[in-house]
Amino acid sequence: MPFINKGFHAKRPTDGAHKLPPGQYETPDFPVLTAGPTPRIPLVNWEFRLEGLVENPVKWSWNEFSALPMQSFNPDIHCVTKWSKFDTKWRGVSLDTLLEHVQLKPEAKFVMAFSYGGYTTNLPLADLRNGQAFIGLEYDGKPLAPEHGGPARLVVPHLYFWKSAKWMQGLRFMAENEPGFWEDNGYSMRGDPWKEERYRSDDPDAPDEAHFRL
Ligand SMILES: Nc1nc2c(c(=O)[nH]1)N[C@H]1C(S)=C(S)[C@@H](COP(=O)(O)O)O[C@H]1N2
Ligand SMILES: [Mo]
Repeated sequence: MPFINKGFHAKRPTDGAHKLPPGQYETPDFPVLTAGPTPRIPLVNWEFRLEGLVENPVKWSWNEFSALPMQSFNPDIHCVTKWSKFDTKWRGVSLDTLLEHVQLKPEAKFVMAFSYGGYTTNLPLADLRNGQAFIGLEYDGKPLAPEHGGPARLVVPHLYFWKSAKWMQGLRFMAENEPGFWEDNGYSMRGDPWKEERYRSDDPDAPDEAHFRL
């Protein structure tokens, strides 16, 4: 048995090679994982909001949002239930593009993503910048299916997939890190699959005793 040490982590590949984070297996499937029913939002009622610690809250209708510049992105995705899927094919709006529309207050350091249906998940703002995160509108050349979060979902592929909120309604900018739905139920505040941050007890600031949980 190798000695397991929280300071020793697998490395995310930087050369475009496919690689599995520790404890994951690859599947060609695209499983559906949803806590609760799939919300159906008529596009005429749909809106996307940026709110919280911003000087100018922003709101887009579907027509406005879907006219924003889109990019293709083909990430590997990693679910905390241990499946990984390589080379998924998306089109969507980069978070960098969305962030150009708001003037953030300087104390904004964290984000709560909130969804139609009530799901929430928290992320450090730094994890949404520099091409790391998108609002996905198309999958495999088609509008994103409702069960996978259509019409619009967050995709943050460098973190476990529960951070990629389906049926996105908006982002709330916060000064302090607050737990979302799964985080409140014991999952990691960050969820880096390469550091195997599955549970709150895996977080760097977790109390030492927590590392001995079964
Ligand atoms: N709104 C919402 N988003 C969600 C979830 C959810 O239950 N509701 N489940 C999360 C979890 S745990 C995972 S693994 C992925 C699953 O996405 P998929 O169903 O498209 O595979 O969505 C995430 N986003
Ligand atoms: Mo998940």
